[in-house]
Amino acid sequence: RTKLSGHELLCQLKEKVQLSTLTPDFQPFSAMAWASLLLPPQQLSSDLGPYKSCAVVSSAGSLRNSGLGKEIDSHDAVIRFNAAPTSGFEKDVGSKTTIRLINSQVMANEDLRFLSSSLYSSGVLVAWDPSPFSSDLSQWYNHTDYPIFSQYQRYRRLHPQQPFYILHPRFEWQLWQRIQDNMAEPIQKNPPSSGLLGTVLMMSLCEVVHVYEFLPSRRKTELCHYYQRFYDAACTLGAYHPLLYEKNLVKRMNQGSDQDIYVHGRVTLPGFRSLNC
Ligand code: NCC
Repeated sequence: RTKLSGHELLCQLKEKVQLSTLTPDFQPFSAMAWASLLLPPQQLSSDLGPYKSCAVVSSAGSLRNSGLGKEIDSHDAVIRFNAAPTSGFEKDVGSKTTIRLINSQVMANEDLRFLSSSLYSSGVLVAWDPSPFSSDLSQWYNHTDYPIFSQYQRYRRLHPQQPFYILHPRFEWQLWQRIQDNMAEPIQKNPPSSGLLGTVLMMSLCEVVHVYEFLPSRRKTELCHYYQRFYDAACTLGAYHPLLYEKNLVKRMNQGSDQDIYVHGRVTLPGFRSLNC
């Protein structure tokens, strides 16, 4: 098997990974009263964008003292992850939040106060669940890894004005397959990290996507998150998620310079619409 070029990889992603969110007309949700009441009637991609320039802000500890806040906020749309705050960290991570992508563990974890904390109240929410079901939504509905649907309904009732989407699990596993097909060795059958899911989500909405500190810069550190005093190299290198393989793939697709990665922790990727395949 020959190794694909960056451009070929990008075209594979564009062709084979379809961004999709749940709408009330999908089985089995069409038979559930709560779904037509609470799920957005349209796809995320028809409600949001297209944006010109976008930023993906990983939660990496190496964002600390980066001074990237102004640059991040200069983009038309910014995606952040899970419980990553902006308040108090504006200088390094900016303050604009267009989309917040959260895993279902965050929604279920009492300590993270998902239902009540103002951390989650800005921007559009998008949730995903790491369960192994890909296209059979009924199986997934009955065997989610965390109680994503009950928490979703609670949140929507408490915050009815805030747009809130749920990722179709097929998106996760289509992306997982791209990673596996482009690696020589078998990778763990766990879904891609929120960071890569959010990167491909933004590639579906934006002309150009800048990803910050997903590929670590010279500030690389064992500090897990920029917002917590917790040290673990696995946050950057991966354990549960195939993070090292994800980063390898993103490195191959990067259209910016190696200097940009080293100095700024910045990767530049084209949006799918601006790709000629
Ligand atoms: O840590 P997490 O991700 O919230 O980080 C968001 C994304 O940033 C990238 N990242 C983060 C830290 C780091 N040192 N390097 C990085 O590249 C990754 O792409 C990561 O996805 C997740 O993917 O959803 C994850 O969520 C946490 C946790 O559930 C939430 O933070 C809430 O506490 C997971 N940690 C645990 O389960 C203990 C983590 O594995 C992945």
